[in-house]
Amino acid sequence: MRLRTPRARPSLFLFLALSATLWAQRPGSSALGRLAPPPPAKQAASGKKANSTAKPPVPIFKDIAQQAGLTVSHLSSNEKRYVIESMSGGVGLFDCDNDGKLDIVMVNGSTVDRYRQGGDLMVTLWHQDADLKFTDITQKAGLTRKGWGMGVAVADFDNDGFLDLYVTGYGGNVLYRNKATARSRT
Ligand SMILES: [Ca+2]
Ligand SMILES: [Ca+2]
Repeated sequence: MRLRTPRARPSLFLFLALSATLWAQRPGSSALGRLAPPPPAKQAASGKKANSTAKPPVPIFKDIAQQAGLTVSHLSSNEKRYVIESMSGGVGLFDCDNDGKLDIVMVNGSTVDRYRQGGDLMVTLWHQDADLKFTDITQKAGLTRKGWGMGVAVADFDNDGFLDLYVTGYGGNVLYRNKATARSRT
């Protein structure tokens, strides 16, 4: 009769357990695959870091005012004998006729001597035509109030779909209501 040693079963168990552990830890196994970060993710992270440190390109500007027809200059005095002559207005960009292209309104300014003689047109309005060309339509548009323009605001105050102008000036302001709707219907 053959006898079995009492340590034969634990040794076999330890051998199987050790073999299973080594099999699971071999390179390329599924167990290691779950622990190690996938290579594509590392490449994506390094690429994102490189992009975040890259500087954006610097825009290049060119003065095309004369070429575009914007030839009216802002009025001011170089003498600066009066405080008011040190103040100047600005510009507004808006689509005055709803043709899809922005037009330009500029505050003209004035001087003390010119204001005493009646002042100047408070604003100049340029309509944007084709090919980035602008036409002075100040007189045709009825923006004929004279004085000393200081600033301009653009808003559709009566909510008729056409932007209106409010011009501030020394000695008085003016509200220009855009009548484009009435003209287009007649
Ligand atoms: Ca327009
Ligand atoms: Ca309006």
